Amino acid sequence: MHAGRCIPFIILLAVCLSGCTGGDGSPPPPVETTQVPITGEVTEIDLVAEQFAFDRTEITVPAGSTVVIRFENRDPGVGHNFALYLDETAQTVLFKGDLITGPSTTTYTFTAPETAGTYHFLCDPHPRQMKGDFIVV
Ligand SMILES: [Cu+2]
Repeated sequence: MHAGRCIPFIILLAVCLSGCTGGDGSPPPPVETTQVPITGEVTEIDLVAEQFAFDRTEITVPAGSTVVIRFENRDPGVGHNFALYLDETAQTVLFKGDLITGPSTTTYTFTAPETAGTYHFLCDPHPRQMKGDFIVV
């Protein structure tokens, strides 16, 4: 009798295990951001750090605009950030976001350079694996 009553429960458990993990990497729903306290042009950027890589190697923003980067770190127990440098030598820092330890999300806000050109962004602890062009137009 007990075995017969347990079977539906086991089936439910199996369905949940296969259906609830969502291991196909489907993206989370977009986050609505309607509060923008800054006047002027605002550029919103989504940036994900996963397995010691950014999900994009190029970010383009208008010169002088306010840049809002929604940064998601998906690496458990690993600290990543977003930092902007004048060029690939990474000697002159223009913006340095605080490190966050994954999995977590933060928002970085700064003003884009006034001068058009190609700048360099990276993750400070992993500047060789996690980097890209920050293009100001
Ligand atoms: Cu990193």
